Amino acid sequence: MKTLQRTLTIVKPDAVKRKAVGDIIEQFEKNGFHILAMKMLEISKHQAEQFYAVHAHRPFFNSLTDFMSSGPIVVLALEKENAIADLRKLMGATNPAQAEEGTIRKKWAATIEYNAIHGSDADETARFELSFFFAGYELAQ
Ligand code: 3AN
Repeated sequence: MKTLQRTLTIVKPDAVKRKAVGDIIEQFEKNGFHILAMKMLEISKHQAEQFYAVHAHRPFFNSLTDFMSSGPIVVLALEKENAIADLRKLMGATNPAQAEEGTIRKKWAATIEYNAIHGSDADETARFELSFFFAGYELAQ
């Protein structure tokens, strides 16, 4: 039986500025992801701190939340079998210097911080992140 899984992805401010949104969304569709919901918005520093609360004690937390609140982002709820792991594979390594050929970060990420895209890393974080950006009715299919 096929088990569909949902994940949350963010096209980060650097990628929006570089006009990579269309290319990145095309990659999702070409790689079998179904777009359940999508929106473009800006988040405040406070909202970025809530979203990245698990990283609150990391040395890059302040800079990461400054960056994520620095301009428009595009958030998408994606669905496919094995969506969480498959999206992370398509994204490539966090540090673009280690990202494999053909991945989104290899093409669009400049540094470990300005790395173009976010994807949920586990079931529990996907649930939290989807509900952070989308209400239940927006994900009802
Ligand atoms: P990923 O986004 O691949 O799941 P995490 O969860 O380790 O990576 O880190 C969350 C975010 O924090 C990354 N997307 C990246 O933007 C930022 N980040 C991670 N490590 C560093 C670092 N050493 N310096 C600056 N930013 C970092």
